[in-house]
Amino acid sequence: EKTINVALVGNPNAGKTTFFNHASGSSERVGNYSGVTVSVKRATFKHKDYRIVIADLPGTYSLTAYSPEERYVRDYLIQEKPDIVINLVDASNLERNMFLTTQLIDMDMKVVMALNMFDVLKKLKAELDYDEMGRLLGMPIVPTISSKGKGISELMERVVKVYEDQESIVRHIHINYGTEVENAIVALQNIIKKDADLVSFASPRFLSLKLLEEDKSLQNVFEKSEYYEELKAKASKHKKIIEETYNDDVNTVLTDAHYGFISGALRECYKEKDVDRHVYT
Ligand code: GDP
Ligand code: MG
Ligand code: K
Repeated sequence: EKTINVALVGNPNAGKTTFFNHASGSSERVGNYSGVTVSVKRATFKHKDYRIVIADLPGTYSLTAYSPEERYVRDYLIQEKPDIVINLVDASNLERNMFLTTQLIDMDMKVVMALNMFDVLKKLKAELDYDEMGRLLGMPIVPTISSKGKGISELMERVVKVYEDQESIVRHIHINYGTEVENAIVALQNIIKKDADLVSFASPRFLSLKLLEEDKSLQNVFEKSEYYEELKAKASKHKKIIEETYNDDVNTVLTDAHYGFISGALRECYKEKDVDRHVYT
C-alpha cells in the first residue's frame, strides 16, 4: 500500500474544510482559524489501493509570509514537501483565488486544482474551459461541489495519477516575469545551485524570487550559505536594474506579472455567455 501525502491549500472560505470532511469521512467542525494560533488538521483515508494523508491548511490569499497563516502554509509546504498539493479554488472568484496558484507554480509544487463552488460558477453567465486552463497551467483541474461531495473521487483519481507520473497534462510551467527579472533569476539561480543545502531546501527559482523580494522570513536560510554575500550583492544589483526599468518597486513588478499571467489565462479560457459583456479584457 502506497501513502500519498496531500496538502489542501486555498483562500479562506473556498471550501477546504468541507472538502476535507467529505474526502476523509470525518466531521470536523467547519470554521475559520482565528488569531495567531495556526493549526493543521490531518486525516487519513483510503482511495483504492492508496492511503491518502490529507492536511487541511489555514486559508490564505498569498504565500508571501506577511501573516502567520501565510507563513505557516509556506513553511509547511517547504518543510513537509507534500507529494501533491490540492489547490482548492472558489470558481466564482477565479482571478483572486488564482494568485495563490501562481505562487504554488513558483514553488514548483505538484498541484491538482479543485475548481470548487462549481455550482456557483454554473449560475454565473460564464463558461470556463477548464481543460484548456489545465493545459495552460500544466495541472489537472477538476470541478467540485464540496458541499454536496461532488467531484471528490474524480479529483482523488487525478491526484493518484499525478503521483504515479501518469498524468500527461502535468508540465513544469513558469510565470514569465519579463526580461530584467528573468535575467536576475538566472544570475541568482547559478549561485544558488552551487549550494546543495539551498537546493534541497526549495526550488532555486523560488529562492531567487525571495532574494529579489528581500524576504526577511528566509533571511536565516540565506545567511547560512557560504555564498550569502555574493547572493546579496547580485540581488541588489538586479533589483536596482528592475526598479529603474519599471520605475516601480520589485514586489509590485512581480505581483503585476502574476496578475498578468492570470488575466492572460482567463482571457483564453473564461468566456462570458452574453457577448456584450466582458469581465476579463
Ligand atoms: P474553508 O474556509 O476553505 O475551510 O471553507 P469552508 O469549508 O468553511 O466553506 C465555506 C462555506 O462554503 C461553507 O458554508 C460551505 O458549506 C460552503 N461551500 C463549500 N463548498 C461549496 C461548494 O462547492 N458550493 C457551494 N455553493 N458552497 C460550498
Ligand atoms: Mg476551513
Ligand atoms: K471558513
